[in-house]
Amino acid sequence: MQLSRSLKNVILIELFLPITLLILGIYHGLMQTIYRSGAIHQTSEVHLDYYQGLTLHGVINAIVLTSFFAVAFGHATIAYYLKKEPNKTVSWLSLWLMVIGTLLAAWAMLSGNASVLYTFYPPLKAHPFFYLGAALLIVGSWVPLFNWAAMYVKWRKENPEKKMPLAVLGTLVNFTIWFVCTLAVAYEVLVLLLPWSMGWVKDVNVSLSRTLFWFFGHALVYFWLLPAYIMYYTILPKVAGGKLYSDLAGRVAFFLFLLLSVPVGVHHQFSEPNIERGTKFFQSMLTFGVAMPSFITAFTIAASLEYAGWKRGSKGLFGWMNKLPYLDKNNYLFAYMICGLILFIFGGLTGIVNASYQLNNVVHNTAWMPGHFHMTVAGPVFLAILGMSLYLFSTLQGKKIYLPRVNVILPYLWLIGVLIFSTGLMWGGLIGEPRRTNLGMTYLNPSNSLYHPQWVPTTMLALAGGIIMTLAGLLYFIVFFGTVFSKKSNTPVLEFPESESYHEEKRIKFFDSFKPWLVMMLVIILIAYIPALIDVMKNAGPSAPTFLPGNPTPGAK
Ligand code: HAS
Repeated sequence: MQLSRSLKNVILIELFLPITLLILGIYHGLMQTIYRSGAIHQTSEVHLDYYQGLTLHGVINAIVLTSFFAVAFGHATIAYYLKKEPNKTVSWLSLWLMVIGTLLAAWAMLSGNASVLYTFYPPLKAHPFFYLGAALLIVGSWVPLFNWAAMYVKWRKENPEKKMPLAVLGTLVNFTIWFVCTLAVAYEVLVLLLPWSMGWVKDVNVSLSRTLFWFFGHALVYFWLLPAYIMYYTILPKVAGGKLYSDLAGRVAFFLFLLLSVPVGVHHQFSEPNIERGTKFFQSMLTFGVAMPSFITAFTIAASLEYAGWKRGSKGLFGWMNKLPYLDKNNYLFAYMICGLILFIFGGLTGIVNASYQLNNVVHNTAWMPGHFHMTVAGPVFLAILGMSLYLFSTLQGKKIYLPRVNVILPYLWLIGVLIFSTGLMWGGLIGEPRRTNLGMTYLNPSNSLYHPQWVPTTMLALAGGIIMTLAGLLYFIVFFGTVFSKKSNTPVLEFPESESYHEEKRIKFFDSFKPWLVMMLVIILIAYIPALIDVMKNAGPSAPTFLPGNPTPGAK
């Protein structure tokens, strides 16, 4: 399909800008591992505050990159499968809002006025531009949903007998989750944090803010994940050389995400005393529920890959694993996706540990947690974003991949780096190593009274993993910018490898319509969140004074 210059430019800017910012994001990731390993004992040694770096790392990698990519990939999938381009004005409006929001937040972070981490919990306070920037970025990313939904309604009228394309279903589900969950964070930012940050009100209800944040915060992780899942269902079986084992399984998985992505946020607040046990237990159960669509995906995609292996001539029970195109440089999307899936096996299992109400006590706020989320967001999500950004750039611009052999190897380097890095963090977490702490100042400074030598091997392991990840990141930048700035050699097109279904499954109306699922979504959210909100309003406690981050253990010598 040929795209208009306008839509092509929107998509390319939405890919280019965050990948460029990622240079900063990856640099600060490496700095984290260096700080935490005890190699640096004073932040002044690198002229940057630890929390400023951690905020830049989290916001750029987890919010900016993911939101821009989701919108760009959404435009591409909607245009490709509905064979019609989204509205030009809406696409540009969305892009401008996101760009202005990002610039405002970037100024606040880079000037040291917003070292509040990506969760911006009060009473940590940021400059109003940070909150305003975040709000604009989010609103900008909402805007296309309304246009895509209208396009889908029109398509449905014109094609009453056809199944909704799976990629369109995934995109609409994802942005509906995003719209619903961001309503809470919009309230938090606009009504609670912004007036407090402007000095119009003196205090802020900390527990209400956190509860509103996590209403958004866990759904956010599925907003990151679903573009990768769309690729696993609609592209991976094809590039593996096989077929999608069940298209219906994909539909069930996406609709289950719609139901269960939002009403689970309290599992981030198990240790907060102001929310009652019953509410926590209920949301813990729903969290096991939201793991179901991922289990369905694991089995469906494994079956699709097994079929691809058989078609490639494999023998024996597990022989299919040896036959897949791991190092095929002309088929590099496979490498990006399989590495993400392998990481997600461990990322998913550690998520189940977190979700278990009692086990959570052992791991909450320890280094285990970044161990978990680097095998999810820096696993399937990040690798899918990197692979697809490169793919869209090369096909939409008609350019050949620069250094194709390096390109197909670097996802494996990243995989090894993340496995080593996360092992170090999770091992450390199990022996009490805290997250979000500049360990080098105190706990890993041999001349400090708080020195903890048992965390030396764990942080060293994380450092080794971090260096390997950085190396893979550098190679990616070389390949990406090398491709972007190379000469055009093919006709520019928008084209996706499309997986066929292994079974011809009957169209089931229930799995081809949004209405019943939207109603169920609303009911479950109300049941899960009304008690939680009553709890935090009732047990709010005294409002806390503003806290500005400095030494995490003030007073320690
Ligand atoms: Fe999580 C905390 C529970 C998934 C991200 N999570 C976090 C945080 C982040 C995050 C960023 O219940 C930290 C937030 C903060 O800053 O405080 N998480 C879960 C559960 C899941 C889960 C149950 N998380 C994710 C995903 C993320 C993500 C996805 C990002 C994209 N998480 C928690 C909990 C906490 C938490 C608690 C709070 C803890 C606390 O105390 O603070 C589930 O969705 C996971 C289900 C996944 C699976 C795996 C399926 C496996 C697949 C691969 C198959 C492989 C194949 C290849 C087919 C069941 C699909 C085979 C082929 C070969 C050749 C081998």
